[in-house]
Amino acid sequence: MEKIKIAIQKSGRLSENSIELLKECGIKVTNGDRKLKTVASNFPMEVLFLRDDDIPQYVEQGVADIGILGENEVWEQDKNVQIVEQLGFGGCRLSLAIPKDDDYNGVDYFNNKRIATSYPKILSKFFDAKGIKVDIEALGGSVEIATSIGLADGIFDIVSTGSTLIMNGLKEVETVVRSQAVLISNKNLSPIKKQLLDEMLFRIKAYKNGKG
Ligand code: PRT
Ligand code: ZN
Repeated sequence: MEKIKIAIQKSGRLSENSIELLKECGIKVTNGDRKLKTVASNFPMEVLFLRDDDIPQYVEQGVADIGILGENEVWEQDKNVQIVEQLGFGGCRLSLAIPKDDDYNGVDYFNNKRIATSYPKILSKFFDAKGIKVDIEALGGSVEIATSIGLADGIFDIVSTGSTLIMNGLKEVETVVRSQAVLISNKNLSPIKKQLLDEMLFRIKAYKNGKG
């Protein structure tokens, strides 16, 4: 029988919850040997373990049919995939932060400032919509140290508790957008795969209702 291929994060903040969600849907997955892929024992599903950054592209291309990752990554990559369900875990916000002793009285603060981020597309949309010109420094990681090393005047990054910002002498001044883990899908699923996705969605919703 045809199997639906789901891509989930191999190791990271969303991995455990992603496996847990499958389990709550009655889908048994084991990845004891940390393989790249595995097959569910009681549902026609193949599970691919990938870096979250690679998931939108693989789902767009159909290498995976569906995937679980942060909505922030889906927005940033802007691939041709469908967001089908918000999953209620991996909650965070994408915020602007500046050195804690700087005065702040509104987004105009950022006019002609340099801002370091791993989310340049989301950030430039935000400032374009406000008609504010900024200089965006795209970084792969360690964004929080950008101001202390003189690379930028402010940063735009993922925040959950806020302690990373505090540890780096920064304060959060604007929440641009809130994010959580989502289920995404390829836009051209076969009828059988579409049916398997519907079955999974039905179980996810039942689980969410039970929890709420
Ligand atoms: O290896 P791979 O590429 O798969 O993983 P990754 O390192 O790129 O991603 P990972 O596992 O760090 O995050 C995956 C997803 O989890 C993100 O895309 C978000 O949707 C979500 N998420 C939720 C978070 C956080 N909370 C979070 N706090 N992602 C990152 N952080 C980081 C943030 O970048 C900052 O460095 O945690 C720090 C801030 O945390 P606080 O609690 O100090 O504010
Ligand atoms: Zn990543």
